[in-house]
Amino acid sequence: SPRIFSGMQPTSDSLHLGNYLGALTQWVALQDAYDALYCVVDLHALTVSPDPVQLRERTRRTAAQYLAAGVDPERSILFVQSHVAEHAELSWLLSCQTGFGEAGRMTQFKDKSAKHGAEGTTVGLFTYPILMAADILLYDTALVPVGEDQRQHLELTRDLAERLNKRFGDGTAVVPDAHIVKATAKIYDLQDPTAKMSKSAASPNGIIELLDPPKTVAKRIRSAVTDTGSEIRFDRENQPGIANLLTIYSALTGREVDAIVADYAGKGYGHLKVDLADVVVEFLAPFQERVDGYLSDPASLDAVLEDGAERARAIARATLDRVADRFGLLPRR
Ligand code: AQP
Repeated sequence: SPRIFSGMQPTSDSLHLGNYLGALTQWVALQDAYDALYCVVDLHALTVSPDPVQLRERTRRTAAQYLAAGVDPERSILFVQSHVAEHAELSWLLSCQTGFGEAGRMTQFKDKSAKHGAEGTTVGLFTYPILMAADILLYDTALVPVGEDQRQHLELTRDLAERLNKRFGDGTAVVPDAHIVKATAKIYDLQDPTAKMSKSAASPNGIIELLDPPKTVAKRIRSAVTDTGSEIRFDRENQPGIANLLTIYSALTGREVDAIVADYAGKGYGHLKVDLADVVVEFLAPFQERVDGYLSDPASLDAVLEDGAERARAIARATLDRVADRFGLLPRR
């Protein structure tokens, strides 16, 4: 069956609800119909020079959250990026096919480099999208389930794949499609419902981290910024705060937004927030228990990751050999 690849960076102790609803739930849903690889992209995390002890810890925590969300290592390949050396190797080949100006147009780099300043901005942060293209092309990926913020990087990946096929012949690379589910493609910050919920937000109050204590989560939802007006309607433009809460409500309960809106006819924003806080806490409690379970047995967790790396390596090696040969590198024994 066609292949899927996706990954997240181990850049914080906990993933947030945007990562979960925008990407992780899609990963879980797609793993039966596709041949799926899910990766903790630790090499990407290096672009912001993390503390080594923290990086190691966060890599395991991220993997534990994939598992707790329902990524099944029997059906999918779950692994750590740095365990498969071919990611970095293909990244070099691709960087030699990427225009400097082309890489410079990536808006995430512009945003992040502005935040880190000239000294804090590494070359790795600049070439990040090329490594991401390597991650994807390495597995002849057909579909990449991600949130809206990754659309531009996916376009670059497609451009590179098409370029390889043109320069080195058809079949050098598979051109992947983004899989972006409209309803949950962008979960917004609770304090600023026009900005995406993000690990690196200015204030933690706008984020729901999956491993936050339930009390904190409930409080953040109850104090979410909502709009003037009092009627509960789904109006992204004029009532972005309520629209965001309705999106989260619908995604976590599996109920249609319209049905939820109908339930709250004549009721105030406060009602919705209190009920949503319950919905989120009910989802998080068993999730956190599962994460704790995986983290309490790091040896088993590492064994799952090692097994995944072995299976990923076999696919990666074959792709890299094919691409390297097309580039004119001598075959290695
Ligand atoms: N707010 C969001 N809504 C929907 N999807 C989202 N994703 C991230 N934020 C939202 C998706 O989650 C995956 C995580 O990818 P990543 O680890 O590369 O993280 P990121 O995009 O850098 O995540 P953050 O939290 O937004 O971090 P910063 O603050 O560094 O920008 C991707 O599929 C992403 O689309």
